[in-house]
Amino acid sequence: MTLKMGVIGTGAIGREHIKRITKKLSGGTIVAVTDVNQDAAKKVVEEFSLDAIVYPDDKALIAAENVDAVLVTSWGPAHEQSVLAAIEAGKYVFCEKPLATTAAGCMRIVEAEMKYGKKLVQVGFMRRYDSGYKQLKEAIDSHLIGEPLMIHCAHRNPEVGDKYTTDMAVTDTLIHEIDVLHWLVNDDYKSVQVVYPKKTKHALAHLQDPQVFMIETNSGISITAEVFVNCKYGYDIQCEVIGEEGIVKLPEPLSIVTRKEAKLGVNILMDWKDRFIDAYDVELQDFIDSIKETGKPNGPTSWDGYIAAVTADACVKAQQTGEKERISIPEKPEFYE
Ligand code: NAI
Ligand code: NAD
Ligand code: ISE
Repeated sequence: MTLKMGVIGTGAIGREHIKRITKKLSGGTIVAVTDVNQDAAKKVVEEFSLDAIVYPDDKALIAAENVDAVLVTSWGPAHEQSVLAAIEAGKYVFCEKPLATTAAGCMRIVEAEMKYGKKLVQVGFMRRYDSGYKQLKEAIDSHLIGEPLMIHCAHRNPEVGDKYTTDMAVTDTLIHEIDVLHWLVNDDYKSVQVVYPKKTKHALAHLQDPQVFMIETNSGISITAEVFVNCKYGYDIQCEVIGEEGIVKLPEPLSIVTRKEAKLGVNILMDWKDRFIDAYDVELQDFIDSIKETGKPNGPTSWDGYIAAVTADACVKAQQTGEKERISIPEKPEFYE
């Protein structure tokens, strides 16, 4: 059986996911697309020679008889409405982060899914599928470095557009660290405080850049997470876990080593699309396969989307107050165990 998929939002990542489902992955096919910009939706059908209908909006696409699963790749504020409509129609959903832009919105999705009585939703937290992070987790789970004590990490982009605001350092950027770090060390977050270092001249007037988030977990692990979205030199993701018996560090993306003109060098990626390209493939293949094999998606759940949003809310509050803010993660419902 082929999983028939409809895509809501044919922008940057929507097109990437359509391309990989059509050209690289197996078991899924794109039968429907929509975008508020209808020309973008039509263009993608032509570009990838899709046998797909262009629908006027998300509701019409979700209602289509032949759509088994929906990919939500529109901009963040539009996600909640599409995910709720898909759950109501009993359709599977792969939703890019954020699941919704507020914790209350994510909770509405959690409640709707529990009411429906079956897991339908997977959130696009692809780092859990990245081989580097998976190796870090295996090392930590097998006690290679003893108890983790500290994590130092960085999420750097070469530049961002003028619509990127200070809170988006949390909701658009740090959100990936928020999801992956507590999963890595099997812990929950307790508090967060934000420091603004000297501002780069490359950031627009309205944006604080860089920012440093100091996060503490329930067991006392201390995390320093730098977000620097006008770093100029590359798209660079760093993560180092310091344990009682040793240190493990995220591997650098594979690159040839060049010796030329008295210099030894390796390339640094510039585009986020390339850094986790394999992880996007694996997460979507897992979404397709697990639905076909078990009748439900296997990846990060609506609950993971919700607790990321609760944490993000506390981080945004900490940006505004400068104080140490408490992060209160509610107990996980049995439905998501
Ligand atoms: P984009 O702006 O390139 O594309 C968004 C598209 O959605 C646009 O074509 C827009 O017209 C359309 N759209 C917006 N609202 C819509 C609605 N209500 N109905 C239908 N179409 C709608 O944005 P991009 O970069 O593709 O990001 C999309 C989502 O993917 C965001 O939630 C973003 O956070 C997430 N994302 C995730 C990444 C990851 O690493 N997991 C990487 C990049 C983006
Ligand atoms: P984008 O702006 O390139 O694309 C968004 C598209 O959605 C646009 O074409 C827009 O017209 C369309 N759109 C917006 N509202 C819509 C609606 N209500 N109905 C239908 N279409 C709508 O953005 P993007 O970079 O592709 O990001 C999209 C989402 O993917 C965001 O949520 C973003 O956070 C997420 N994202 C995730 C990753 C990742 O690494 N996981 C990377 C990039 C983007
Ligand atoms: C995007 O939304 C992401 O999710 C990427 O992972 C991030 O690093 C990128 O800069 C964002 O635009």
